[in-house]
Amino acid sequence: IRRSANFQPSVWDYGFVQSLGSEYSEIEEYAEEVERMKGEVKRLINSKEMDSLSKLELIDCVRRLGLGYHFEEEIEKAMSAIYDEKAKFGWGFEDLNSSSLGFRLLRQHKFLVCQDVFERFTDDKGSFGVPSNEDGVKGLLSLYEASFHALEGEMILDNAKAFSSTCLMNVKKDINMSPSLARKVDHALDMPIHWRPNRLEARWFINAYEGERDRNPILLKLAKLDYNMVQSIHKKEVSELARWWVDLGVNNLAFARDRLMEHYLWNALVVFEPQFGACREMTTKIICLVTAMDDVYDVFGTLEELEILTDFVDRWDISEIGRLPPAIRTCYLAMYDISNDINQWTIKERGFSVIPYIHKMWADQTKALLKEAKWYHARHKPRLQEYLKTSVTSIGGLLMMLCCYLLTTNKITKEALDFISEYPSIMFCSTAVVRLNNDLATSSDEMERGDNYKSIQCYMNESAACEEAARQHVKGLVWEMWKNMNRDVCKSYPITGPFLNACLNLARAAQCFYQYGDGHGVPGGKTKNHLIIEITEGAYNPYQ
Ligand code: F3P
Ligand code: MN
Ligand code: MN
Ligand code: MN
Repeated sequence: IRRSANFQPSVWDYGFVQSLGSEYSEIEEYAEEVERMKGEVKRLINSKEMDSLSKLELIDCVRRLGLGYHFEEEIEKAMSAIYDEKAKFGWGFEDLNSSSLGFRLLRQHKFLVCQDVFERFTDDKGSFGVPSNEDGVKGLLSLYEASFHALEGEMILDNAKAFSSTCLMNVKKDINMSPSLARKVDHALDMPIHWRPNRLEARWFINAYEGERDRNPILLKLAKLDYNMVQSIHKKEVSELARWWVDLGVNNLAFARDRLMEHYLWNALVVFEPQFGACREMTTKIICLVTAMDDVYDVFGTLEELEILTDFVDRWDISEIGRLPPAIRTCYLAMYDISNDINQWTIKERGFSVIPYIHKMWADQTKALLKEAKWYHARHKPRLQEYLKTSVTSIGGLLMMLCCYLLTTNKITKEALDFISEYPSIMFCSTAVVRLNNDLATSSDEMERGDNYKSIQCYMNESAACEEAARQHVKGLVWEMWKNMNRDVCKSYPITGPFLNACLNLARAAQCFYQYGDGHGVPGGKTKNHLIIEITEGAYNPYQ
């Protein structure tokens, strides 16, 4: 008899989703004004008169408002100039707040400033001081945000992260803070800027910025208009995808999760810029099939069927599809079709055939899924290292990042494709962040349902740790992956386009999907809020 996971139905009505995307028709009406405002912001970022602290505050604000992508060149130049100035004349930032901001922004822009700039704020035991007033809290908050840019082995920053997290939690009781600062502290403790998907941060930050006394009205208005514009594009895309999804019929397969909206959100958080609609569309389809295939291997298929299916994928062959039951056939064919659609697109748009690369990733992916299914049936308990080798592949992030590369770069090269096919560290680490966070959030349900051991159970088994200790260990691994990525983004790569940033964004999306339980498999809750914020919530009124 077949198993069923009894996944809950989607919380989204596809009739409603299909109707989205036609409300905001003001893009053209505002086009001229938007261009004028962009010019004004460019002038500010280029300004030679502004001191470096004000410049950093401006750039931070522009990015957090979700506007960074309009000004990449200007920001790049301004950050280089600040870095050169520091290299030539010394660090120069006196207090903790400005030092931390400078450090965070420089690291964010791939300048490897040394952690020693924080040494002067520690005592002879290496401890930072507890703040005694609002300014002190601001400094600590800024240090907290900076510490998430640590690299492996940077003890000062590791300390800073541990100290500032705990201290910020306690300080609210001891210091009388303005409500606005208290909100900022809560927001930061909930998730640091470096881990937050920029789209979700933008909505929060626009609302917060509106209440600031020294806000720049041009920036605010531009941010609102831009938010509306990006949102209206996303709405339209998701409404078209809903049509595809309903026609495909996978939403009616009783064993598979029906999570189109959640899958679209993953992709909109990974690559949000308007010009990359093809990437969002096709990679969403890929993730729909990754999840459906996972459900086939986890719950629906018999081992014999899974062996046949894995072999079909390995040979990239659909000629004997009749050997599979209809539900698995539907998933396999859909996977085959969407992969070919991507290939058609790259041939037409980039003059490059990519099927061998997509095929290899699907083959690796399904082999990993089969291995996990065999582990489950044999009650095999792998060691954590053995587990991770397989399960980082099976989660689907590698495939997702390959598609992001294919569908966003201007020029596909064999060199880049071969590089990506070897799973470079940045890609492996970001996918590992997805895997480990997924395990933290989903493994309790999975164990109850019956599934292979996940990282927490593997570690408990090999080290005799209790569940809480194992969870802490896994969270420690997540932090290690982030530190690796912080280093990796500073290396040079044979790859152009948003790929590197997409790797970071994938890890960010995972932090957010799994922060409060399984925001992907279990519908509703926080993820529904994120979807509302990102896609369905009313547009801003730019006049307010
Ligand atoms: C593999 C799956 C998901 C995670 C999907 C991953 C993305 C969007 C990159 C849905 F399909 O989770 P699940 O918890 O069931 O995976 P698992 O490998 O633990 O069965
Ligand atoms: Mn699963
Ligand atoms: Mn699985
Ligand atoms: Mn899982």
